[in-house]
Amino acid sequence: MAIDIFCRVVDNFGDAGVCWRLARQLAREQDAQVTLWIDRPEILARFAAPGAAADVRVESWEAAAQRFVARDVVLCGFGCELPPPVRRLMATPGKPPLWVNLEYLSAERWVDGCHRVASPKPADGAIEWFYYPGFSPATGGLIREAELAAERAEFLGGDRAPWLAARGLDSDPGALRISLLCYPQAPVGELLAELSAHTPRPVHLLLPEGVAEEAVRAVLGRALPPGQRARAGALTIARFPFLDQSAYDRLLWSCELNFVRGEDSWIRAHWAHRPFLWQPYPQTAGTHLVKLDAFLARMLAPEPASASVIRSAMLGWNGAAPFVPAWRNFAAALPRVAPNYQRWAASLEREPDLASRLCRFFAEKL
Ligand code: TRH
Repeated sequence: MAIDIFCRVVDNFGDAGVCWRLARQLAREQDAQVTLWIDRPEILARFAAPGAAADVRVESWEAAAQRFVARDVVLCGFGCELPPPVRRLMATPGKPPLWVNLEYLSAERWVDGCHRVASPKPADGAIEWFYYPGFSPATGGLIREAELAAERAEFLGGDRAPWLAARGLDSDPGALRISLLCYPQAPVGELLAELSAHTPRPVHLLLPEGVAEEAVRAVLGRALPPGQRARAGALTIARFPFLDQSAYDRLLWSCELNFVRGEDSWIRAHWAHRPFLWQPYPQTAGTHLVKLDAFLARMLAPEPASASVIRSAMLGWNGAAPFVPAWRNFAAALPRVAPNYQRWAASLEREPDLASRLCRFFAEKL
């Protein structure tokens, strides 16, 4: 099967990160011939370890006008509009490509009813299908590679120390290792102040380049460039240069707590089977809090034990409750809340993943 994925980078890394990860999985595991048409191809170099790109053909968005040839499936990432010459081909007489829009991930209930819905276009009769990733069996599921659990077990079962040290991610034995990827709206200044002064255990905080720069300057009195580490009280902050996606997974697996955001890092944190605090992409009118609430309702439904601690910490991290008291409770309960996350991730792992569900959908409609 030939699949053309179209991706426009709106901001940050999530649009490209999701499309790249899915493209590779469709090529590797579903034996699809995949082309990724993307407006910022240079961004992909950040995600792939050298030599890893061979299984997906990458083309620039602009080239589609000349080079695109209609094949089996056209998959649009996050509702992006197709280049006009490609869009016209979705209505060619005979057998046009199957045109599928892969939507943003949300845990909201309405998603179930919109998944796999056809949208015929009155202007030319083309049919666009809406496909929603999601947490319920009535959606398209989540990106999860077939070998991921085995890779995680092998990595955690072996000696991680040299791998971590080679990337500047090693920490003192006994330190609580935390990774932090967030948007500027998070109360990260309050978090760093807490971690430096009010913590029973020394903390080793791993921060990607470009994240929480103001808060770091406030707590250290200076900027921290990638590759450097510095201390403030009980807190060591290590700033790391952007890792490729597979290395970022290993970083998440190696931490006792991960702060994640947006879409892709959020799901990768699930597969780490470790506690995480999620910050949805901030939107006007508090829409992101509706998304957070929908997620918490699903994740915490069968977990009365530590549910309120997790819920308050996520609300606090997203500005919907006072952060510091919620954080203190959460930090003190960390070993107790860990099984909640493991059970939730394990329940999702029992469901088929997004790439295999998508391919079944393609086969059904082609
Ligand atoms: O970068 P993001 O904020 O992306 C966002 C969201 O997807 C949001 O929903 C969307 O509307 C917006 O983009 C346009 O967060 P996200 O989704 O976690 O993507 C980060 C990607 O970067 C993910 O693929 C993991 C990857 N990554 C690495 O590969 N290495 C790294 O070192 C880090 C920090 C991230």
